[in-house]
Amino acid sequence: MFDAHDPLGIDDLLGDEDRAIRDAVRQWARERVLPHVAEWYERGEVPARELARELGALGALGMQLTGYGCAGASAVQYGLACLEVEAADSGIRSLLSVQGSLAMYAIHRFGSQEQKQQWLPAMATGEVIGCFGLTEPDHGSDPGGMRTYAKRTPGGDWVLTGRKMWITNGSVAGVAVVWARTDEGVRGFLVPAGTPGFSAPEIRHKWSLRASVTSELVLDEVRLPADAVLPEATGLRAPLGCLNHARYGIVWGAMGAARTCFETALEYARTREQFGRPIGGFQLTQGKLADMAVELHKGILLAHHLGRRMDAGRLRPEQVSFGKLNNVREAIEICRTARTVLGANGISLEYPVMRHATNLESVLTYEGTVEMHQLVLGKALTGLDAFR
Ligand code: TGC
Ligand code: FAD
Repeated sequence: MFDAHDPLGIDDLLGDEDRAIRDAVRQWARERVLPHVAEWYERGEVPARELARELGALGALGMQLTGYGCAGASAVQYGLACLEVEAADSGIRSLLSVQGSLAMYAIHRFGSQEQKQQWLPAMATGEVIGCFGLTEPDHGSDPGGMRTYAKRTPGGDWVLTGRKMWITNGSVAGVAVVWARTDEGVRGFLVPAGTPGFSAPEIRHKWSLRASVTSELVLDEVRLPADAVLPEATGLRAPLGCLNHARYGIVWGAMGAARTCFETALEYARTREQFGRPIGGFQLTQGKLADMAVELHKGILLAHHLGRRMDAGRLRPEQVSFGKLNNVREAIEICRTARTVLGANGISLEYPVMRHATNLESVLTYEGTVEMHQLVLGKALTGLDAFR
């Protein structure tokens, strides 16, 4: 039997445990996010702390990490969770991926035993939310130019001064992973909320990712003890290494947003009538649906392939760029095409397609813009560095 929702039989690639995790996250997203997300989106507010605790109870926070209360799931299982959460909303997937793939990953990979014990168990339950501050107002695609500076005092303490911009989870975070220039290169610091001189005002007036907290981080001579630095993180390669994990989750997640839009368009095309017949009977609509299905399932297959490489320890950063570039670009096209199938209803919050399409404008930009990933691939293909 041909399955319109799985035309290539990709489900056959999954094991029982993979399906169980996928189904649990799907059920949570459908019951806890979908009924409310349009309202959160319209209000530009999201109950991030509550959702974090629920995702923690599901075992989804830092699920690909081992120990410290983390689930030790496979990369494919983590990807499936990202897909199911983003099928509801990219903003909630951002909450999940910044917590697990950026903040928790940075502490797990580069932190001391004491830092891991202090933060990771509480972050795995969602009791503490983390954020990851790399981007600055004047340094986005080129984080190597960052100005935030950490000065070491004669007593060994650190004093941080600077600003980070567009930081997901910033205002609700209990701990911020902040990347700063030091006299010995880029280092990462753990800044607990409430530290004098540190504040995280929320950025308002966004027309994308409205169900996600995005903030500025202000560091005004923030004094931190010597052990606030991540001991194993030296140089720009440390934060860029964290990005591989979040970008990998986005490869899957974007296909969740695309799946929702495709399924909405398919259902609409079957039932909406014009000229006395369902619009799905018109060849032009069928062409759109066929093209959407092809790109959607090719994208999911690509995500599986990269997930298997990650599980085998063989995933290269250029391959992550390949996946992020393709899947986000195709996902936004699928959402925009779905929007046209719905006609005027496509612009309404009563349907999810415009919300997903506008969310994906952010996803296209964060975690490396389309152009950055083209240039990473271009460099790998030609051996020539176009950045400088
Ligand atoms: P470059 O000289 O190429 O590299 C500096 C050092 O870093 C290493 N490296 C990587 N290591 C691991 N993984 C990667 N993906 C890496 N990319 C580079 C590199 O080997 C080198 O190491 P070493 O030992 O030789 O020093 O650096 P560059 O300054 O030329 O920049 C390269 C470029 C443009 C690719 C990089 O700067 C970049 O990726 N820019 C984009 C910035 C970005 O993606 N920012 C994301 C911020 S976080 C975010 O957006 C979260 S949103 C999440 C959400 O809400 O879901
Ligand atoms: P710029 O770097 O100024 O780029 C502007 C344009 O110029 C882009 O099209 C870019 O591709 C192009 N461009 C730049 N350089 C080149 C070049 N060499 N060749 C060709 N084109 C080029 N950051 C974090 O650190 N943590 C977070 O949690 C986080 N969350 C975010 C949440 C949201 C909702 C958004 C929108 C952003 C978030 N970001 C976060 C920031 C994000 O990573 C940056 O916006 C992104 O890296 C791009 O930086 P920029 O906005 O400064 O754009």
